[in-house]
Amino acid sequence: MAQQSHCPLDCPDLCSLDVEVEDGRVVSVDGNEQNALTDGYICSKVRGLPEHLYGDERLLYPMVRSGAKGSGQFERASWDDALDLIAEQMRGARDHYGGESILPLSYGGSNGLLTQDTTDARLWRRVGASNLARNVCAVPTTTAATEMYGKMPGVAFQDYPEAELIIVWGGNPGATGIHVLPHIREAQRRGAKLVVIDPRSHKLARSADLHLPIRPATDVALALALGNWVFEAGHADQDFLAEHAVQVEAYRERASGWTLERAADLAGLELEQVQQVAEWYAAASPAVIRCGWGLERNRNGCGAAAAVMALPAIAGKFGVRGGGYTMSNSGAAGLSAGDAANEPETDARTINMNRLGRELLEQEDPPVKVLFVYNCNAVATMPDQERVLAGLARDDLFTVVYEQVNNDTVPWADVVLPATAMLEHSELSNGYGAMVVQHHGPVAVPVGEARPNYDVFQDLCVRLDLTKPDDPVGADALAAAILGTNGYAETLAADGIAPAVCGERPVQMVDTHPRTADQKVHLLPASLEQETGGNFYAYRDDPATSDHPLALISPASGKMITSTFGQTIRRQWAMHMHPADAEARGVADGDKVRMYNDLGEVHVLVKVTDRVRSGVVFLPKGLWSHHTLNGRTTNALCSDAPTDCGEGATFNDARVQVELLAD
Ligand SMILES: Nc1nc2c(c(=O)[nH]1)N[C@H]1C(S)=C(S)[C@@H](COP(=O)(O)OP(=O)(O)OC[C@H]3O[C@@H](n4cnc5c(=O)[nH]c(N)nc54)[C@H](O)[C@@H]3O)O[C@H]1N2
Ligand SMILES: Nc1nc2c(c(=O)[nH]1)N[C@H]1C(S)=C(S)[C@@H](COP(=O)(O)OP(=O)(O)OC[C@H]3O[C@@H](n4cnc5c(=O)[nH]c(N)nc54)[C@H](O)[C@@H]3O)O[C@H]1N2
Ligand code: SF4
Ligand SMILES: [Mo]
Repeated sequence: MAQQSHCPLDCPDLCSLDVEVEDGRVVSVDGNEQNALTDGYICSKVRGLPEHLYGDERLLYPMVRSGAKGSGQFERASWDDALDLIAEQMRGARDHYGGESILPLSYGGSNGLLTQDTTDARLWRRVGASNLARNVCAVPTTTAATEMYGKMPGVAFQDYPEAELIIVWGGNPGATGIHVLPHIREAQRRGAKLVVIDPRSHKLARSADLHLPIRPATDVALALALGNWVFEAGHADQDFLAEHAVQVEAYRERASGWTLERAADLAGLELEQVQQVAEWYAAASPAVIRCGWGLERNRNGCGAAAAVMALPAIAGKFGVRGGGYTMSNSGAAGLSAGDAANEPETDARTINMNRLGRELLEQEDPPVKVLFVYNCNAVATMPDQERVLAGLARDDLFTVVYEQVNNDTVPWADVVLPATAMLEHSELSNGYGAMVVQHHGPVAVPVGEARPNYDVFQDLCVRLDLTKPDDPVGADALAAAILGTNGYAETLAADGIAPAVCGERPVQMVDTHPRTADQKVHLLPASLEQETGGNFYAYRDDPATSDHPLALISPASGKMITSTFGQTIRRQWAMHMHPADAEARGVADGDKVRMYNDLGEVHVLVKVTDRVRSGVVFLPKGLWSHHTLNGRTTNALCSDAPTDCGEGATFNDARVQVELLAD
């Protein structure tokens, strides 16, 4: 009989799973109906999970470096020896340089609540390690959503069929969260219009009534222009604004210079298209905007996200089922892994992970001496890859890589620890699309000697004498500490799944309200205005130069979750380039090219296609070194420059030149 579980991967959908297990091994994975959004099917990535779990690249034992740094030569070690060595190095670093010389580097891993910010946070806080700002993803959008709406939960995907108009803005759910698609299709069958705003003509864009192939990073101008037009044309919902919003006049003033003409010109769009979207949006109710993460990863990203999320307030789209916006729903369940750490946050310095390379190479107060990488494939996913690699090559840096598979970060380790994967450990997760919580124990036997994060970090706490008698220890105690007394525990124990406290399909402004201090929508948040020196919503100019004229964007691929599952894709990856840009460079489909800027270069195959707008090239995030010709990937070309607010990553703001690669 199939065992029930869930998929905790970094994907909005949080699928509920049926897992067939034989002799402790997963033989097949499929969706079930427990989570209504899953509706019995899952993506092909996770259907292929057995290859990830049992493939040749899976790490089976702890290992200690036996060759030069980066050589990937290791000798097998016992868990006791490996952990003793790590504890000794951490103690040494702390005693000589202070706790801040220890840098834990993690992002989401498989994104569950038990495998990050629980016992690991306990260890890092008690040892006085540097804090980590996990700013590679979602910081600009979260900053905007928090300051404007207090992260009010969004429109449920299941309510999209109610909408008359759906705008998918800077998101590609056909790859990144497939379970909204049937609901968009159902809306279309009922007569709804679909608008997609994206520099690429992805599959969903090709099925839209209107696709606006926007020039990257100009969304702030387009959204302000739509808001301005709504006011000017007399479509603003003055009653709603008077009762529920603040800074209305300040917003109007900031938006007032943006006519549809000016925005269309800057964004490289046809005025008629922009005019059409404005009119449709004003007229339709319910109307929903799905705001994705593609528009945040540039110098104007936070302003763009805020300007998009301001639209439903201005145009009066809340208060009906299927009306409003959807951004991240990660706050919907009200759960926090940190509640299980049993140790308050510290005031140790904070290192922004976007600056990993620079921090490893340049930080002296104190220098980073121990780097502990887990839940993160840093070489593949952090910006400024050449600096990251140079930092990892430092002989005086002791690096631990705690991983499931032998990825591009592993060869740089001094000690490698094998981690359990989803289905091999307990996990508690809340969705950031689906508004549900799920909790399941392990259903498969861990491969080799792989162990779960929550146990390994506890062992390190013991070795470093950092335990306290009332610490929750082990998966069940950690889950109980996170769930607290807020009512989920009983339902989860019975069913493995529970709706978020706001319900699975809340109506914005009816069932959920802004969680800002005054419960109002802040159209021009004071904190963001302050952070930008009184310049929030400003458009910052295109950084292109004649040497590096093309905008390189690196959104998700449908085959991986960032870099996760990259080992299962063995072919070379092709960069997408518009025919006009290819022709200007004498490049043909299938050619090998050199794509470069001042930070680095990537040698890669080209696919010539009009599915990306001219002036823009596309190579996805998360590639592995074996996907390109020179072993460097997109991040070799992405800088560590911050976004307008929140110090987020600007992956989609790289500017490059492309030329044929000489044979
Ligand atoms: N299959 C798969 N699923 C995933 C992931 C994955 O890697 N693979 N990653 C997960 C994670 S970590 C995240 S954060 C989410 C991200 O999910 P999405 O929000 O879908 O984000 P992206 O794929 O980064 O980008 C979405 C779209 O934005 C477009 N875009 C790029 N720049 C701009 C711009 O300036 N303006 C506008 N309007 N559009 C722009 C891109 O062309 C792309 O089609 O997906 C999650 N789901
Ligand atoms: N160029 C470019 N780069 C990007 C982006 C972009 O748009 N462009 N987007 C960024 C985004 S949106 C994100 S979210 C980040 C993601 O960056 P990462 O967090 O590095 O994401 P993954 O590539 O999924 O790597 C997660 C790793 O954690 C490991 N792991 C999973 N579960 C566990 C566990 O329980 N224990 C341990 N020890 N390890 C585990 C997996 O095997 C995997 O190698 O990348 C960013 N990088
Ligand atoms: S990655 Fe997303 S779509 Fe695929 S199984 Fe996991 S939650 Fe579902
Ligand atoms: Mo992400």
